[in-house]
Amino acid sequence: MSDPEGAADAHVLVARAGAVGGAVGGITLARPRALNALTLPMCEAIAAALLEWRADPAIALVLIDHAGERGFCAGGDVAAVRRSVLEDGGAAGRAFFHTEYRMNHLLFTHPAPVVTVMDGVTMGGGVGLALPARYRIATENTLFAMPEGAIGLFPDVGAPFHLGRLPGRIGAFLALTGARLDGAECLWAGLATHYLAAATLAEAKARMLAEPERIAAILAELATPPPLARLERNAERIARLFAPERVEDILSALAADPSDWAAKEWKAVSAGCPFTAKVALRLLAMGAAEAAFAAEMAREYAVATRMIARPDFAEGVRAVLVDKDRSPRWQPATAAEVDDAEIEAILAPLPPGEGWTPAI
Ligand code: QUE
Repeated sequence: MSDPEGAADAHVLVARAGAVGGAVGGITLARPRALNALTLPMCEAIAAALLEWRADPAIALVLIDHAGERGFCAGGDVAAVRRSVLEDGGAAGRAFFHTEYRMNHLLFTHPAPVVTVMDGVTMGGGVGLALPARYRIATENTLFAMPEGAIGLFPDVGAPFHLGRLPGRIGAFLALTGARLDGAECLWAGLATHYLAAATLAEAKARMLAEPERIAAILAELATPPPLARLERNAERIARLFAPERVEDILSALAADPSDWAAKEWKAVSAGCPFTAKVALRLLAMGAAEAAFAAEMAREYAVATRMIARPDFAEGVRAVLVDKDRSPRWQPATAAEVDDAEIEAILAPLPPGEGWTPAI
């Protein structure tokens, strides 16, 4: 997947920093024109750094943030994946997900604590850099979402494992609506561990570099009380109306509820790819029960290799990122028309030798 913006290495800055001979491993996303959407070379560079640092006892902390003003990370380079599917049978697309998921797994299993600064847009692949981290900083600029239903993909990068564990069906709500949460809502839902004013991030980073082993204390000292989490007002409705296991039953429950909120969310669920919604609910249930993150990523990789080959993916990316008409034609058009046997086939493990393997 060629990148017209230039050398891959320029799109992520990897450097040891801080006191005591560079005890902090720094990863800074720097592809601002594409809102830091992850490319294969970026994932390769991050995975290589994590592999090197995990073998180095001098690394006390890994800090993931972004350069520029345009937000943390909008996702993955799905336009390039789409081109790969249309032009080369999807080999490059599969290679992207294989490496991205290795990176997610390396983050989740990293021996030193990982901090991710979710300042600004944190969506899709960006969520995959945030949720495996032990410390997840939200700010007043955080805009968090798993919007893959809009492009006929599915909530991946470990989201079924992490979101499946959230109480009150918040995971199903996020996966089916693509709802955007602010920083206060992320903290309330447990997606973030700390809420800091963006103006204090520079001081927070300086103190992490000076005393990385004090990370927990530094964040506790600099955290500020968030404003009210608007999502909390609808928590009871989310738990009740998103409780069903079937997409059709969630849509019926939303349609039957008299609130304006339910009418708005019914529209959001209805606009998304029906096949994605069905796959997402199944993956959330499996992810919630999954003990091993490596097994989670192996399952998601099998699903990803097949989802990108379905017409909904090329159509969704076309509608959102290529033609930008936001009028995708989903196949099938409704959840009721989705063939359950096709869902089972998407979820099946890959044949030996074709599946995902961890880097470690
Ligand atoms: C849903 C998505 C994505 C999206 C928009 C959606 C997604 C993604 C991007 C994106 C945004 C800016 C870029 C880019 C990709 O947008 O996953 O390369 O420059 O990566 O509605 O799932």
